[in-house]
Order: sequence, then C-alpha cells, then structure tokens
Amino acid sequence: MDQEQAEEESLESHVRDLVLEREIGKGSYGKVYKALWNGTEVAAKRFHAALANSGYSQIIDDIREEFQREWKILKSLNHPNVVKFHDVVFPKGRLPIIITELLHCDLERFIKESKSSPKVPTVNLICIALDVIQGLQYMHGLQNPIVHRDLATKKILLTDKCTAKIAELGVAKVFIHGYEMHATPVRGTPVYAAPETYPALQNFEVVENPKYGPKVDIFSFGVMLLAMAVGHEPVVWPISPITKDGKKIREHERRKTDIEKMGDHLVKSLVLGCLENDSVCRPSAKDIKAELEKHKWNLVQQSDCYEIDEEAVIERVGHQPTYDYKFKILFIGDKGVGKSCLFQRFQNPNYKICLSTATISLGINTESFKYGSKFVSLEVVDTAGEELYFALQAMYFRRAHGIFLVCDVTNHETFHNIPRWLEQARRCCTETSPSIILIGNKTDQEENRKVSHEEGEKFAKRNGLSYLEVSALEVEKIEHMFKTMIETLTRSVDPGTIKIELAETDDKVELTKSSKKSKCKCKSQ
Ligand SMILES: Nc1nc2c(ncn2[C@@H]2O[C@H](COP(=O)(O)OP(=O)(O)OP(=O)(O)O)[C@@H](O)[C@H]2O)c(=O)[nH]1
Ligand SMILES: [Mg+2]
Repeated sequence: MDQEQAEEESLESHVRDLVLEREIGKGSYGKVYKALWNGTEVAAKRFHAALANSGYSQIIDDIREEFQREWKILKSLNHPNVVKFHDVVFPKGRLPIIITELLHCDLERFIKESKSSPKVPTVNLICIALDVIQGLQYMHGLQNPIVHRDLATKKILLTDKCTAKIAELGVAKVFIHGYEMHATPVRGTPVYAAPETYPALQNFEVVENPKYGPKVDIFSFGVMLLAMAVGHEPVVWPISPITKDGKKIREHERRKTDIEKMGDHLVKSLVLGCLENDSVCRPSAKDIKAELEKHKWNLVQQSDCYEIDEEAVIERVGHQPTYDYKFKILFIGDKGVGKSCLFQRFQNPNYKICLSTATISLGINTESFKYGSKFVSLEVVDTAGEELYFALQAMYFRRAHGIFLVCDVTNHETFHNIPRWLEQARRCCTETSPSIILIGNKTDQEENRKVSHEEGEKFAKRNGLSYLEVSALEVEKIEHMFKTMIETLTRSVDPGTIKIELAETDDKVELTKSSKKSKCKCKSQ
C-alpha cells in the first residue's frame, strides 16, 4: 500500500478532539466518517488523500474553494430541514474537514435498500417531500436566495425517524432575489440537472454560460419525487438533453419510461409540473408545499387505521417527567366565537361558559394526559380574536403543531373571516405543517344558525381541513374535538410506516411498518 492509499484508509484525523470512527459514505471529492467531536457524535467530511497529495494545485484550489463555500453557506443556514453545520477544522498542512450533524442514511440508499412495496410508501414519500420542500422554501426565501444546484436523492439525508434534511451544499450559490444569473454549468448529478443549467454549445464549444435561478432546484426536486415514486434512480434517454443542433429535448420525453412507470401516482401532476422545460411553468416551493400538505392530510384522513377510537379516553394526569408526544396547539378565530370557552370546558367540564370574558393578548396552559398507551403533553395557546392584539399573532404561530380555527355558526361574519385566518396560519407556521381543524361552535343555538353544516364542510374540504361542529356546552363533543387533534398530530409526526434501522455492523436499511404504538418524539423539536 503506498503512502496515499495508507492515508486514505487511515482513521487519523490529525485534529485534536476529532476521532474518526468509521467511513459512512463517499462523495466525488471525499469521504464522510462517523466521528466523535468533543465527545459528540458527528459526521466529518474530508478529501480523498490522493487529491490533496496530487500536486495539482488547480484541483486543490478548487477543492478548497468548494469547501470554503460549503462552510460559509452552511454556517449561515438554520432550518430543521437543512443539515446542521457544526464547524470546519484545518488539520496542519492538510485540507479542511467539515463537521456536521450525524444523520442516519441518504435517500438514495434508503430507496435502494427498502424492502417495502412500493419502495417508498406514499405517505412516507409525501412526508419526505414536504421536509425537502420546506428546506428549499427556506433557502429560496432568504433575502439573497441560496440555490442548491445539485439536489439529488444522494444529497438528502434522513434521521432515524425519517425526517429529511438537505445536505451537501458544495456547489450551492447565492443568487440575487428575483433574478436569473449566468452561472457556470454545474458539475453535479446530470440526471437531476435542469435543462437550463446546460451551456449553449456551438460546434461542441461553450458559447455562453447558462442563465438560471432557484427553479433549477424545483426541477431536481421533481426528479427526486419521480425517483421515490418509481423506487430507483432516474432513467433518461437520450443521455444528453441537447440535440446535435443545440436544441433542448423535452424532459417529459427524455424521462418517458419513468413517467409511464409512475402510473397514476398521487404526485404525478406535481412531478410533471416540476419537470417542465420552461422554468417559469414550474411551481414555486410554496405551491408545492401547499399541494403536498393537502395530499398528506387526505392520506391521514383516508387511512382506516386513523379512525378515532371513540372508546379511548383522555385521562388527565399530573406533570410527567417524560412523554411520548409534545405538541403545541392554538385556538384562533374572531373575537367572541368561543375559543376560551372550548378550552376551559376541555380543562374543566364544570366550567360555566357564561363566565367567559374577552381574552387579553393570550392565555397559555400546559396539560399532561394519557391517551391510550401514550403520554401526551399539550401546550395550548388561547389567542385573542380582538384586532388590537393582531400584531402579536405571528409570534404565537411559531412551532405550532395544530390549530383549532374556530367560527361561530350563529354569526356568518366569523365564518366569512376564516380564509383570512387560514392564510395567516399558513404564512406564519413556517417550521412545521400544522394540522388545522375548522370548528363551528355554538351548535346549541340551532334556531339562530347562520352557517350551514354543508357550507362549513365544503370550505374545509376545498382547503384540505377537517370540519367539526361543537358546542362549548357539550363536553363530549369537545373531548372528541381534542381526540381528533391528538390522533391527527400523532399520525402526522409518525405516519405509522417508517422505522429506519441501520445496523452498525452491516449498515442495512430497513423500511418496515412500525406498530401503532411505536414511541416517537415530536418531530419538530
Ligand atoms: N350558546 C353558546 N354560547 C357560547 C358558546 N361558546 C361560547 N359562548 C359564549 O360566547 C361568548 C364568547 O366566548 P369566549 O370563549 O370568551 O370567546 P373567544 O373566542 O375566546 O373571544 P376572544 O377572547 O375575545 O377572542 C361568551 O359569552 C360565551 O358564553 C357555545 O357553545 N354556545
Ligand atoms: Mg378568549
């Protein structure tokens, strides 16, 4: 074994406090190791020793530049769906090592080694896609958008609970908001690359660098969706998207085999939209997120194991040191619709609703209870419907998992304002995909009803919500309303299908149905 090879195989990090334990992945430039850094488990990415020692200063400079860029970009990002950067270390006389959070496996491998049929069950596909699109929405929504430029299943990492995170930002680039820019063609993964990232050629000579914007990531996202739907890496024909005379081939045509194989998959129209040759025709990250959320909600509702167990009771318990789930839920809606009464009656069935007074600013309560075999901690935020307090509202929505969007069925104005509340909830709840339930309250006043049951249901259906009618006077209905929320939340965190097991020894990925009772912590900690 020569010196380079020996160095390549060596687990010597040449940095104090960084212990490389074992290789967990290979990239084009380097290897990724599971490592211990100041006692914490991390992933450490370092170059192939051969490249560092090659003597080709241009290559080394390129690599250095790439690492520096990745370092700078990673450092500025902070989102649950973007891999967390810890540090970069420079071993003496060697190339830098990037230290990031340690994840379980990448999506490419997950698909390859899955034993499920289909390889990625639809509900998991939707959850992974939602995570990735949220990461992209965050990156593209920055003041100066960051475009990944090399999104592919290999660049998506998964936690053991299957939360997806965007990784490997080595070729990411900061763009100017709202502009397309000339950029060098990406050396990334060709089958994932958008057609506009290919340079204009004349007699096989590059005549102009390509011009593109964040929509190149949307294209790659579409390819990633397609790969999950068909259960393997993308197949394209012909290999080059450009004909001899410099014309671009339609991507729907190049990817015909996979598109046909996808059949009538739930995400088919999304995939086709993302794979449009003209970037303007591709949907935005925001639109994709809204569509995926609708699919997720429908799946959660359709699944027969998701029926509310009417026998199950919510058993109040004192404060618990540990719990299976922790959720934050919000009550929102116009003033006087009964938000405080509904919550007070849930807390205390003997509460006299006639005593309710307008909420000032907000009220927060934490309730612990046992539901079935699970311990649940609920932080309930009762907001004020009074306009005076609207300025504070964006703050309440942070990290909210569930929302009761309440209207008063005896007051049509309160129903008329629901779209405004819904829009605000969707805009402000950036960190998670909240489960939203539309509540029509005060059904005890049937004679004064102004909002019909059908009207409420129709609106809810159109907007991917579920609809419940209640009266703060009827304790059972309030119990049902909270049960519905808890069931929905536990399922949206743990859709009941994914458990990734990577054995230390053989590194196998297992995709199995987890039991309904599987313990799972809240996803958005
Ligand atoms: N008949 C009837 N009255 C209700 C019901 N729920 C609430 N109310 C009455 O509606 C009024 C307003 O209820 P609150 O719970 O204070 O309303 P809110 O939505 O919290 O109002 P803000 O805090 O101002 O945003 C009170 O007078 C309650 O007694 C119900 O189910 N039926
Ligand atoms: Mg109130």
